[in-house]
Amino acid sequence: DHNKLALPVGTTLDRFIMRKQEDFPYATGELSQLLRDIALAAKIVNREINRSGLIDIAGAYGSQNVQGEDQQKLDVIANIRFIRALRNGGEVCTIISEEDDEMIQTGNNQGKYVVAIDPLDGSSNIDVNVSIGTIFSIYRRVSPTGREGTAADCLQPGTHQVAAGYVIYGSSTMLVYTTGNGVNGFTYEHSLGEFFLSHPDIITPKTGNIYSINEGSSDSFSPGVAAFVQHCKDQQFSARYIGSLVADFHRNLLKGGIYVYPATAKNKSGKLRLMYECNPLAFIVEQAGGKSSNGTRRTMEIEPKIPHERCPFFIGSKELVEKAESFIATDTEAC
Ligand code: P6P
Repeated sequence: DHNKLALPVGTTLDRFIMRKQEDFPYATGELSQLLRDIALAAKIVNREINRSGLIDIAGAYGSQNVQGEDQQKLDVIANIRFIRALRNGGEVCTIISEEDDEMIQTGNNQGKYVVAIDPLDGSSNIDVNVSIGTIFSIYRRVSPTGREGTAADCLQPGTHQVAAGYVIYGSSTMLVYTTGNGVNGFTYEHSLGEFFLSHPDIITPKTGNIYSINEGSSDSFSPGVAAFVQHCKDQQFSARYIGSLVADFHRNLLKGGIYVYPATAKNKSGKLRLMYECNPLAFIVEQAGGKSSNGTRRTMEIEPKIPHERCPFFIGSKELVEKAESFIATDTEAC
């Protein structure tokens, strides 16, 4: 039947979502609407990011932007835009965001979904024009509808994700997401205001020769991590570290490779956040045939304790993550 046909490159995101919804006979369309709400916010944030460059130049002569408003940090703007789009969309009852200490209640108490989001990761890279990204996870709430979402709704393990994705605002803007049936990438054509299917059914290479880690912290790497990094050098891998997670992850997803943010002296549990950085990318990489762990545990099986929990992060080509884990296994101290 028609919806089993692979959708052609060039299909719009909207048509893709609609067709894929037909794969779920009992789908009632809320998740589809939620994905559309996220795509809308991504378009708006994309415009703000592109404009901000101009405003920054203007802003260089003072902290006001061209409208005379105080120039807000772009990650604050992105947070406001995504929260507003999710609130107005009506499908989400509660949000946890990298930008907010507390859970955000949208008022949509009938909403069946909870979203964990890093609205603009790597925003320190904006004023040096390095690619940045939005990362999101979608969970079905576990508490009954009709009231606000609870901490239990927001602290589910990554295996409970119903969808996850990221937007990369780079040389072109792309939305990459999964609903548990593979990974698809859409490229934004801003003159039309549409995302078009450009990377259907992404499968990450099972191995690769790129390793991404901040070697500035190598003095505090565990012996296992240090040994793995040395292994990458012995194999003449390429060191590629942009310092913007979504950009490093996206390149490795397409080309093969491994990204590592281990425990360091400065970040005892690693720097990256479980709920809105590690889990969503772990869902995507597993759906693309890759692997993600904290060095010893599958990322998506880690039981979250607090919303902003950090965890060591080893993600990418399956064989490279397993190789890293084999070195970590020799570490004596607990990870
Ligand atoms: P470091 C950006 O601040 C970020 O959260 C990720 O996007 C990036 O991969 C990482 O931190 C970079 O951290 O310690 O290497 O500068």
